[in-house]
Amino acid sequence: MSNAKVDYGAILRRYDAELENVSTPEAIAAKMLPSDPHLKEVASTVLYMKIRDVGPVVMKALKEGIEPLELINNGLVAGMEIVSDLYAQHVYYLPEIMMAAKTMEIGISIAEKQIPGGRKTKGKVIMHAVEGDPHDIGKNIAAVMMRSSGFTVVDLGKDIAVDDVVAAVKKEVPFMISGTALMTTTMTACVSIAEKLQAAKINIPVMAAGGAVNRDFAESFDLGIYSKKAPQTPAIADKILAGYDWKKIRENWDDIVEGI
Ligand code: B12
Repeated sequence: MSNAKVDYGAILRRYDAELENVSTPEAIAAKMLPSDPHLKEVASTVLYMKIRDVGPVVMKALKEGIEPLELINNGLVAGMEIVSDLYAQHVYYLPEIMMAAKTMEIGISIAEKQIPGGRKTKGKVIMHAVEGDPHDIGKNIAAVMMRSSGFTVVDLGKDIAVDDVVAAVKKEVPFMISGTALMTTTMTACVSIAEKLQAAKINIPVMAAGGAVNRDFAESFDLGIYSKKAPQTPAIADKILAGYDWKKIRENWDDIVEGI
């Protein structure tokens, strides 16, 4: 039998050693790690899950004059973003995500203490991961960014029942709440919260966020607004404080988050 019709090119491409090589953590990271040597070292501790090193490395970077907020955003969170990318590319798996998140959280807790405190709070927000949802890593990042931008964050935690969220809103009187959903089975909790708040005549924006939701979903129910990435949240909150209601946030969303 003749082999004339066999496409050897396609077979060889499937086992392309060069392409496989590019997908190592080191090769991907080389392109994504920050160029500043201190931030690079900080991001690398998260990327390589160096749970014991992160404390000393963060302390060293702070001593060398890196601002705590810069260290969090462009070091620790930047490292976590690379980890998320590696997960999406099937280079890292769940254990790496969990270890990296723990490393990031240790680093954040150290750097956060160095953020100049004592200033007047801009206002109070409630944040939580919605009923049935245990995924809180993204919510924790967003909460740090809100706190470091001067907001008081009441973090209810994860898997919080809709009625408990509504009760917390009545008690704490925030100007905005966020619900995080990473599962398609839990995202509708945001809608239930918004409906219950409206029934109680509390018309604060209900931010829906996290991997399971998108802008269309967040804007499909009254009070709902969207935040795609953790760093966009303080910019949106600033506008609410400036007098924007949920409708005006939707109308101006692209401008508010532009470049963030
Ligand atoms: C880590 C993880 C877990 C951990 C969570 C630990 C924790 N404390 O959070 C554990 C092991 C507990 C877990 C459990 C489960 N998980 Co899980 N998990 C993940 C995983 C791998 C990573 C999520 C993550 O934290 N990434 C890192 C963060 C930094 O990235 P991020 O979430 O994308 O966040 C960015 C943005 O989305 C956004 N963002 C996120 N949150 C917020 C919040 C705010 C306020 C804002 C503004 C922005 C924002 O900003 C971040 C960056 O800027 C995802 C896979 C994936 N691709 O997302 C699955 C995933 C979310 N899990 C999934 C599932 C199904 C489960 C389980 C049901 C599995 C099972 N069969 O047991 C259970 C839940 C059981 C239960 N009900 O209790 C599915 C959900 C599928 C779906 N569409 O519904 C996913 C997508 C995996 C998959 N592909 O199937 N999981």
